Amino acid sequence: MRYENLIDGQWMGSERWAPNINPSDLGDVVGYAAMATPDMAEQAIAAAAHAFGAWSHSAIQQRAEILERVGLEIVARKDELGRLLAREEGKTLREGVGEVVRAGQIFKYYAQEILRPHGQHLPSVRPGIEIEVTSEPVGVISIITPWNFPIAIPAWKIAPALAFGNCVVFKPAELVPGCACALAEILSRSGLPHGVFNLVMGHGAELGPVLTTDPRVTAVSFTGSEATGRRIAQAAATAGKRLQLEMGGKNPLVVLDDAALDIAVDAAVQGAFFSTGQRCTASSRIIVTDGIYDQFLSAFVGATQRLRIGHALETNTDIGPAVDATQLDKNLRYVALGQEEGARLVTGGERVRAATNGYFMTPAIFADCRPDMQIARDEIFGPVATVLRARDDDHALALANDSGYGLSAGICTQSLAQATRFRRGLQAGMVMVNAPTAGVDYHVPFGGTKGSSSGPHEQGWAAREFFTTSKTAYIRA
Ligand code: UN1
Repeated sequence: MRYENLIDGQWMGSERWAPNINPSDLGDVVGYAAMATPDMAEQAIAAAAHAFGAWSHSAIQQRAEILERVGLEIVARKDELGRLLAREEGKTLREGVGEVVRAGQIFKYYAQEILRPHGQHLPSVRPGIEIEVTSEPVGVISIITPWNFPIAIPAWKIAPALAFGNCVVFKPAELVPGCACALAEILSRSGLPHGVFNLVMGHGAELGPVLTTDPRVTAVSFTGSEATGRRIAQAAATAGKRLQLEMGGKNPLVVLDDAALDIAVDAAVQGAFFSTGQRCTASSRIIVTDGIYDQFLSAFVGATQRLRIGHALETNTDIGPAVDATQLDKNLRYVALGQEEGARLVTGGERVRAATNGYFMTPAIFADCRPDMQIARDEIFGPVATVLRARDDDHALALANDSGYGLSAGICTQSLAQATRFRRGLQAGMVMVNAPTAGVDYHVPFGGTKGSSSGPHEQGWAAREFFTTSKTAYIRA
């Protein structure tokens, strides 16, 4: 399969083609992606800028129908696209299909959301004048996405961008061109005028500067690592762009003495290890109060050891591979570092040889971690969980908030008073009560506080804030 760039409605190859390797089986080449040049990124931006005039004034009915069509096709092809996703990214088939359905639902949601226009008609403080406040499209948006949700994250940026009348230049992560192209192909047949949506694939280092600083780009929406996010923020802010950044997390899951053990263990296993821990919402710091610590730890270890590691497309696999060699090496380096730092490795952290040559490792649990250890502070983005012991509830809350990140946080307790206290006190954009910190709905706001996010939140009705700008009109009748 050859994946091409989509620029002004034309599919464009390139002189350089990068292989798309299945992380569950390195012998399986999923396809080859045409690497766009900075010049091609400029062409895509020019096309988007040109298309903006007409698209920004298009009827909301037209946009609704296009988005609805895209959403329906994505859902109808969930098995095929879920398989492609699992094959190129390495999350399990069940997770891949689930993510595809989520992406389709997002398009269908924004098909409806655009039919709920916002606007105000107000009196002026001056006689004879009336005021109208409307939401206007922003312009050309550069959308830069990570590999870990190859279709859902692009969907939750692209769908609202288009719904609110903007034009898009989309650069997916190099590791997942298959899903990006499948999405682009569906969009290209949806009735969108040429240039409204463009796809450019390539290295962030080459295309990023163009996408974040070109004068015709108005806004940049990015999800990815903190380091890249900070670089983008610097370049884009200097160039005067509107910015939306979703970066890392080191999300705490607090388990109090009175927690229902099975619910807490399930939340920890899912939150820490599903999708191979490759989620910015992963529960990577599990903070457990003294009275339940030993009991929780042994149940958590037991459940983790029962997880089946293997090829993402095999039906009985619970945990697929790391996405690539760099990520696997990073995970294993952190496992070694945790031991050097004096944390107790209770299970996992080893390379797994499976039937196919893939980037497999057993999920690792470090117990008795101190909050100052690097493994308890850095986002690892792999199946490595740290468990910290808290003296009491106050200590647990303080430990939970002792992080530069603030994306999601969880609390397991059967007490309404404790749930309320933690829900209010946890410094995070999303708080889960008796549920994993990862796995979110699409119709409500998504985003974090502190170092995790910057700019308006995504998804649900919140997306309107970033993808529109308000215009105030003063009208003398
Ligand atoms: C989820 O937990 O369902 O990159 C979504 C990430 C997040 C998305 C998490 N932006 O992992």
